This record gives sequence, C-alpha cells and structure tokens, in this order.
Amino acid sequence: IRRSGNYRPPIWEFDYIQSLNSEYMGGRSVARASELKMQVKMMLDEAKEPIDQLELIDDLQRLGISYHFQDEINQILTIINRKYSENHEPEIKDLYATTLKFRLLRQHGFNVSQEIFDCFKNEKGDFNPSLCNDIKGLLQLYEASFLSTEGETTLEMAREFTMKYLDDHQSLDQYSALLVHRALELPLHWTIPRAEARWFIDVYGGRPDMNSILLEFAKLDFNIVQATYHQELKDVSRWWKRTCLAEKLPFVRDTIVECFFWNIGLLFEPQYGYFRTMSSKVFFLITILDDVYDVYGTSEELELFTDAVERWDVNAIERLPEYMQICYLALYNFVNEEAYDILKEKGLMIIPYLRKAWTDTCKAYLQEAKWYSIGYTPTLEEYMNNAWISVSAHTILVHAFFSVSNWIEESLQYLVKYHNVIRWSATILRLADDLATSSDELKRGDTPKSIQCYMNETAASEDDARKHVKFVISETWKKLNKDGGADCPFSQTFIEIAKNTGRMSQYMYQYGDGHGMSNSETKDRILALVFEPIP
Ligand code: F3P
Ligand code: MN
Ligand code: MN
Ligand code: MN
Ligand code: MN
Repeated sequence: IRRSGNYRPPIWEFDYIQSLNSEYMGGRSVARASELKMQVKMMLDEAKEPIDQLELIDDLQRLGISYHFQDEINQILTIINRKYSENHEPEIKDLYATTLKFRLLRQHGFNVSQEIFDCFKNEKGDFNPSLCNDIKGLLQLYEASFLSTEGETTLEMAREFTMKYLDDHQSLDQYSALLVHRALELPLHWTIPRAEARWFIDVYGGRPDMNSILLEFAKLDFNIVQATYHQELKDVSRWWKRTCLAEKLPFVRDTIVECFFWNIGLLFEPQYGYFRTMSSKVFFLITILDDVYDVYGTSEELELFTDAVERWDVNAIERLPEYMQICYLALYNFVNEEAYDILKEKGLMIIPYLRKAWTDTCKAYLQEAKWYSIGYTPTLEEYMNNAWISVSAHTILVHAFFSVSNWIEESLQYLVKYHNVIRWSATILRLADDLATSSDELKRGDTPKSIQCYMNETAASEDDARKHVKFVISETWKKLNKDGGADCPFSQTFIEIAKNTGRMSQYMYQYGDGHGMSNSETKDRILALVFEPIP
C-alpha cells in the first residue's frame, strides 16, 4: 500500500529547455552594454549632492544593475556615513531624504541608529501626524521599517504609522500609486532582487524624470544575464535527464525548472553560475528525498536509508530496495562530485560537512515520519526544533558556502554549528512553506505542521494560527537582520544568500505552493525571469 503524491507532470519540457537560444549571447549586446556601463559610472562620479547620490544608488539597485558598481557605491556610502556620524543633527528635517539614507546605509552594513527618526516625533513620542501628506517620505519610512532588529520600537511605530496612511492612498500620481501598492504586498526588503528588477524596469520606464541611459542599460543587462541562465539551465536539465530520477521514481515532484528558479532568487549575479547549477541539484535532491520520506517509503526502509547516509558508505546500499539505491547513488555521486571540485580547486576536503548536513536532513525527515506513524502532534516549539532542519535550508546553505568562491576560512566553525543566520533563514522558509503547503499535506496524510501544532496547543482557530505564523515570520526577520548585520562572521555573499532564502520562500509561497504544484503565478514569474527577454 504505497502512496503517491499525485503530482502534476512538469510544465517545461526537456527539448524546450535545450532549444533555448538567446540573441543576447552575442558580442554586439555585450559591447553595447559596456559602453552604457561606462556612462552610468560617469553619472555616479558626477552626482555630488548626497540626495542625488542616494537616489541614483536606489534606482541602480532596484533596476538590478548596482552589482556593476559595488566599489563606487560603497565609497559614496562610506563618505555619507562619515559626514552623518560626525555631526549627528540632520541639516534639514526631510523625512524622505533621512529615510533613504537610513535604509541604504543599513542595507550596506553600516551601523545607523533608529534615533535618526526622533526628530520626526512630537512631545508625546508619536510620529508627527502632519507627516501624513508626505507620501514619498511615508513610503520610504515604511520600507525602512523592515530593516529593524528586535526591540527597535521606533521602527515598529514607524511601520504602524505608515501603514495607516499608505493603506488608504487616494490622490497619488500613477508612479507613487504603483510603488505603494507593490510595497504593501511585499516590501522591498523582502523581495528578491531579480523580481524587483523585472518589475521596476517597467515602472521606471513610465516615470516622467527617467534617464534613458539607465533604462537601456538595465534592460540590456537583464537580457544578457538571462542568456547566461539559459546555459546554466540547459546544464542542470541534462543532469536531471541523465539521472533518470523522475522516471525511476514516478511518485516524486518533478520540478527541475522550479529548483533552478529558486537559485536565481538566491543569487542572481552572472558570475555565480557554478553555485546556481550545483544548488539546483541540491534543491532537486531535497525535494525527491522529502517525497520518499513523506509519501512513499516504509518505516523500515527510511531507517535503513537514514543509516546509510550517516555512514556514507556505498556498501550500505546493498540492503536498500532498488528505488532507494537510485536515490542513494544519485545523492552520493552528486555530493562526491562537488567535493571533488572543491578539493581540486581549494584543497579542502568538504565531504564531512556535506555528509553531516544531509544526515541531519534525513534524521529530521525520519522524526516527522515517526510522528506521523504514531499520530503524534508536537507542541509548536518541539515541532520547530526539528522543522527548521527538515526544511533543509541548512543543507542548501552548507553547499552554497562552498560553491560561492569567496568563503572565509574562519567562518567554517560557525557553518558547522549552524550559526543563527542559517537558523533564521531556515525558520522563515519553514513557516512560509507551512502556510502554503500544510493544507494539502494534511489531506495527503502528513505530520501536523506549525499551524496545526499551534492550533492544537492553544485551541486557536486556523485563521488565528496563520496570523500567528505570519507574526513569527516578521519577528524572525528582525533576528535575521541583527545576526546577519555588521558582526556576522560570514562573507557578504553568503549573508545575501541566507537572506534571499527567506525572501525567495515568501515569493514562492506567496500565492500557494509555487514549488510543488507550480501554480500559474509561478509559471508567469518563471517566464518573465528565466525564459523571456525584456522587449
Ligand atoms: C522539503 C521540500 C519542500 C520544502 C521547501 C524546500 C525546498 C524548496 C528545497 C520543497 F521538499 O516541500 P514540502 O512542503 O514537501 O516540505 P515539507 O518539509 O513540508 O515536507
Ligand atoms: Mn492600491
Ligand atoms: Mn513534503
Ligand atoms: Mn517532509
Ligand atoms: Mn510543506
């Protein structure tokens, strides 16, 4: 009496992926892009007033092209930060300018206190109600409030205060209305960079004061970067085909394109192709192993499999049923291949790290399978202690750590202990996943997830449980902001991947299960970000 997930077949066919052929691969596009890049660099050099510099940086970021100017931007922000910290009093009490400065400085790892906003409060300590007509400022303040850490009450107040006025925006120009509407759905700090770029390029094009050089560069660069994704996706899809996993295990979710899409969310810059291709395979393996544990495998088989992964010994394979031998060898070969690459290039033997991550994943899967088989509902805390591991973000991040080239030797010890940055990022993924997938999972037969554990523990309604889970997500973001801030031992790139894991999970699960059931929303997003160039 084996079960199956009854998942739909993949939307994107192998032959279609292999036939991708972008016109933006060619030298002509690249030559034009480097011309444009020089011109934008000159714009950055020529901007002299801080507000002009900040606005330009903000536009570059939202257009998805700031990665070309990392050094220039850091230089500018360093100077702005120095000027600001030397004479604390802001020259003009302009909400918009102050907030933009605050957000960009914090984003780039500078320590800026929330006290910067005290000058906008009245004697009672509330934000001045007279600010309510300054929509541009309110919108910035709203966006900035998402960079808060725990206990920053001014920023909490800022969120409440701004939401009240933004929610009922009446007389806005078209551009501001679009921005407000978007921000209320998903704030900038929670949005993956490629999605923001694809959206903002269109919006920016309609702005009265837009700069046509910026616009042309943003579009062209987006399309060039997308062409490199096509090459990576072809590679990933050939691996997928060669493994035959989808054929041999017909009960699993066959979502290789969705897996690749996740990784565009995690790290979009063109130079990280190795990371994206390897990590897509990690996602795929996680997904099929999860289906083995959740729907197909028997308890005895799952014990054997978990043990075989822990021992990391091909001899253990003989005791496994054939379908598990396929899974095991796919995992084993993949992990060893990545370890070989890293040993060859960096001289570090990483099998122990990868093996530990996968073992922890399998043990957490097994725990859930056991709970399910005895019909046990844990408390929310007991559930979460296991569930932040069973969602496998730690495995994704351990692989990511080694496959982006610039890792820092001293941070290895924090990786092994799953530093809080990893834990918080996993927690957001887990909770966003539960919000979107647990109803179907329970129907299919699965262990209770966060929502059900909370309902069981507190007798709350499903509605209230969902509200609670959303609240925990936003509290977890505050922890992630703090622990991924200035004192974090990891490289900026790694921290970005961890934060983007949180962002991407909110994006994939925004309208239901965008990963396993790939709804039409995900399909449109994949078309826009992966397949179709901007006209
Ligand atoms: C583990 C899974 C996922 C969760 C998200 C992890 C990714 C995308 C690698 C895909 F495979 O789905 P699912 O909802 O079934 O996880 P769960 O832990 O709830 O069974
Ligand atoms: Mn609206
Ligand atoms: Mn599952
Ligand atoms: Mn599972
Ligand atoms: Mn789930």
